[in-house]
Amino acid sequence: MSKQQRSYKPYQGPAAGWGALKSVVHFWLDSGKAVKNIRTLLKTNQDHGFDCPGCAWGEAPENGLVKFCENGAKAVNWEATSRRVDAAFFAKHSVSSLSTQSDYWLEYQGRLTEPMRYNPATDHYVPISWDDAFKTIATHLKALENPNQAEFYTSGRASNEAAFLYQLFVRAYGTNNFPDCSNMCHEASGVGLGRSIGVGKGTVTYEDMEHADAIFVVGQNPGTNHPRMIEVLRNAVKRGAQVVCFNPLKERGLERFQHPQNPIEMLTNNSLPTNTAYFRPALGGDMAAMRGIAKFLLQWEREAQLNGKPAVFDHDFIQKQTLGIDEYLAVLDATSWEHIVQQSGLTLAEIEQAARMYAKADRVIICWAMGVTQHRHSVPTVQEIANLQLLRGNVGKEGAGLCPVRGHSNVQGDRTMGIDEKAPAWLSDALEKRFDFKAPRERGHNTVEAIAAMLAGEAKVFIGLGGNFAQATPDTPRTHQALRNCDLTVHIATKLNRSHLVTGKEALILPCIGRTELDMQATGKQAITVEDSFSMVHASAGVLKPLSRQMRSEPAIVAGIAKATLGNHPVDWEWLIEDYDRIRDLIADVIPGFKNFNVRLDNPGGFYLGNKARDRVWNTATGKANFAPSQLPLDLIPEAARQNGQKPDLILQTMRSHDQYNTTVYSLDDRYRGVKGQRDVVFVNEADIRRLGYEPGQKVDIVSLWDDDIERRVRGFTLLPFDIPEGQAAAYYPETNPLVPLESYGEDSFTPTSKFVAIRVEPAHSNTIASVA
Ligand SMILES: Nc1nc2c(c(=O)[nH]1)N[C@H]1C(S)=C(S)[C@@H](COP(=O)(O)OP(=O)(O)OC[C@H]3O[C@@H](n4cnc5c(=O)[nH]c(N)nc54)[C@H](O)[C@@H]3O)O[C@H]1N2
Ligand SMILES: Nc1nc2c(c(=O)[nH]1)N[C@H]1C(S)=C(S)[C@@H](COP(=O)(O)OP(=O)(O)OC[C@H]3O[C@@H](n4cnc5c(=O)[nH]c(N)nc54)[C@H](O)[C@@H]3O)O[C@H]1N2
Ligand SMILES: [Mo]
Repeated sequence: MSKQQRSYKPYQGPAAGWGALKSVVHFWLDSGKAVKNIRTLLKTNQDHGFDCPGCAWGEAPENGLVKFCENGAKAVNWEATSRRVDAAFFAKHSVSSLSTQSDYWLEYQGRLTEPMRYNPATDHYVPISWDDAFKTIATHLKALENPNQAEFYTSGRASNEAAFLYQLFVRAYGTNNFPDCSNMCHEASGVGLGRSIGVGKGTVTYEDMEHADAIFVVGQNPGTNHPRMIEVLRNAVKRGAQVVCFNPLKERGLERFQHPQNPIEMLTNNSLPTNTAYFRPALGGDMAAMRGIAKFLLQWEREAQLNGKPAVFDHDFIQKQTLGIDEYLAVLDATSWEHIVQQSGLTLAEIEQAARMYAKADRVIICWAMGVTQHRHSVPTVQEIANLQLLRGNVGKEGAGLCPVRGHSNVQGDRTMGIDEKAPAWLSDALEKRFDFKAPRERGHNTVEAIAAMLAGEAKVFIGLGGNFAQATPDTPRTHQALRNCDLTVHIATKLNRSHLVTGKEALILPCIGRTELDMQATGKQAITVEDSFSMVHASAGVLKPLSRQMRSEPAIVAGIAKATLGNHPVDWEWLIEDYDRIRDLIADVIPGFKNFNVRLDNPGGFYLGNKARDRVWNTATGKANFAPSQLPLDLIPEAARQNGQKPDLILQTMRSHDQYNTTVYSLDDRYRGVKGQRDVVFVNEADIRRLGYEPGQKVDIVSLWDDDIERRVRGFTLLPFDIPEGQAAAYYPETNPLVPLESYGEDSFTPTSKFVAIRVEPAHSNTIASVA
């Protein structure tokens, strides 16, 4: 890896197109297996191929064109490298020396190929047999006074089969401690939608996208994070639908798109718009913006009634399907326009324009992602989105609905399989009915609670099924301390990451095969299954030969841990692994919607799990869709962030660059934002840079404000002048996670407020000025 030149220059091209092709080819060449990986990639999202390990966006059932995208290609390439991190690698590098390397460097070294144990005496990882690794885990788990002293983390790439076995094992062992990546991601969507419409998932299908008159895209950057979605947005604009974006940053993928698989567009260098309106709210201002739209609808509804014009609300829907309209309208009346305008960061005219676009459309889909879910008031924000949709019956009809766009490729499936610290009663009942054990009923730990428990020394064993817990979580030094406090940390992983270096007293790395790879078991080649954002379940079978025979599948590793800990209780774990159909038969017995699971998988493209709310069956406590009459927060800045009454310099959001997958950094570039060769940057409005007494390009330390004795600081970030609303800043995650206080999380969602961190900037110690083109 050569040292890259740092530069910063606005990007002029469209999203995707030539820029994407160029970038993909670069990554292919760098993988060391270019031709093989191109062939591999052509199997992505194909029948008899594998599901893209990138995002959770779905695929048109009869789709011909885009089967993969630039960032899917990167994800595949990253996994399918020929480089190895084996015993020789660990003999050469001590854990302390590895710790000084960047996250990028660590993952770049290649695939983990054999189980390793940390030897504290030499500070090196050394090989261990699978049997001994399983025994070590079992010994620790059995020695705990209480099963609630162990934390079982899941990241969202785990297959349905792996996740089902994992939750079965963990519950048979006796706890609901299931911190997972979803806790940091779409938790608020699950909680909010559950309360409003009785199901914590989106109600739209891929086909709905093709029938919508308007698609609202709120707090989401699909050009980078769900690239296959922008083709859908472009097509919507092309057929005359409105695509209305709410995002403080002008994201390239939400502006123009060039189809990389359309020869005419490519050769003529043409591109098409992907939106018809773009609003730039304050961070955390979306609830106020949605409320403003609803308040306009109410005003127009009243005017229509007075003038005998057609109604604006869908009264039939409201009356038959919902509860709480009167309370909600009262709250709309009670919320002042001043409050809405001030908090949304939009002008009244902008809100009115958005409301007109909304009201004109018979069928509206609202999509959202982390810009909505990573705030203190994310649950009420999601519920406000639902309120708005309920006013016009935009739930449960073709071309309309609620669409939280999920992150990890199987994060939705993992929840469906029961990775849930709040173990729903139906699940515990179903497990007890099917198996011979008493399911724990007590609520377990989510991610924030798991960190707190480890910090306090109450939890002593950490097991991670994928992911990078040490970096993905908030308050990095404290999270690291939490992991170090453990007696044992275990990571089931494909690639080396920092979590493996932040060891407990004992530590294990268990190498697994990924989506792209062949999974051979006693009865032959196995497929796993996943569920996308549209509740489509389909099979995925890898094609590449794993780099080493020592690597095992995730289900096999979970089964190995379970067998060593519980013996053949409550199932014969090894027998299940011989043929994953057997695991799916258990899933069919326990999880609703999976009857005849194995048979239904034969359907090309998989099967639709269904969604009760889409059928206007409301599984809420009231049996109706509920309007939620929440108040707007009085002030978005919490008391605790007003340290000694100090006003923050800026509010910071932490986000993804174009060349990363969560904590996996593919390169130091962020093409659409014009950044090359650097990640230690902070995007700020030039007026703010000057107001705070700095020059563009100057290096600063960033300190976050929270009412405790901990100093949270990151050092030496370059100030980049950017087209961003005044008062805001943006920087990359995970580098900025040290700034997010563990105690700053969403009410009722416990999701760290990664999109709202009150900060102060200070001159960096070495005060150089970088060149800003
Ligand atoms: N290539 C790639 N694909 C990915 C991922 C990846 O890292 N790389 N990660 C996957 C995962 S796990 C997830 S959850 C998704 C994440 O997908 P996104 O949610 O798109 O990811 P973020 O980069 O966090 O971007 C949030 C967007 O919201 C905007 N935003 C921030 N705060 C606010 C706000 O208060 N209001 C509004 N309206 N907008 C706001 C930001 O400007 C940014 O454009 O992507 C998935 N897909
Ligand atoms: N500040 C801030 N923090 C955030 C966010 C943010 O926007 N801002 N976003 C949050 C969100 S939305 C999410 S989802 C979390 C992500 O949190 P995680 O899911 O924990 O993190 P990832 O970076 O996706 O995990 C990458 C690691 O997973 C392992 N891996 C990759 N593929 C596989 C596989 O197939 N099997 C197994 N077993 N392991 C595999 C590799 O070792 C790789 O190093 O981060 C959250 N943290
Ligand atoms: Mo996520």
